[in-house]
Amino acid sequence: MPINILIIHGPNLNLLGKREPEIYGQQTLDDINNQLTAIAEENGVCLKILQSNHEGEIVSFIGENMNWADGIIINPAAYTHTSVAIRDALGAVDLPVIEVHLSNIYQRESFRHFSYVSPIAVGVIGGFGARSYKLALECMIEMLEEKD
Ligand code: CA2
Repeated sequence: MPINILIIHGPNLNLLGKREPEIYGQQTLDDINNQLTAIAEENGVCLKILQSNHEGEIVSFIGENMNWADGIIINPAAYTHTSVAIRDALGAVDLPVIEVHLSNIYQRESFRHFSYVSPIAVGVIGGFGARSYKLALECMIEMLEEKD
């Protein structure tokens, strides 16, 4: 059975590469998704990718794919700091979750220092720009392969 992984990008990440490159880098979301897809293909892994600006859509996507997915990589973006609903959805599915951030949230405003998601994540990777996602995917694949 192939390994199946959900990649979830939260609100405004569709603007990547188009606004605030000094904080979030030059790469677009398509660039990041293409890199992740290439890594997945090299490793025989299947990805389902969602970017959404809507909390409920992210909650539904997690629930709808709970029986398909073996792991979840999520950059909840601003919902990191506000969403009990996304944390509850991630906590309810009993899958390994890696929380990703492009920026180092601890170098930024204090309201970004708290994450609802971190306590239910196996790990958090942040501060490496688009590389944060790549590291998260490599790590998730290794962890899931070890489990088999
Ligand atoms: O560093 C990250 O990945 C964040 O999750 C990004 C969120 C922010 O609210 C978190 O505190 C940290 C913001 C995503 C918005 O992305 C934009 C990209 C380009 C231009 C404007 C926003």
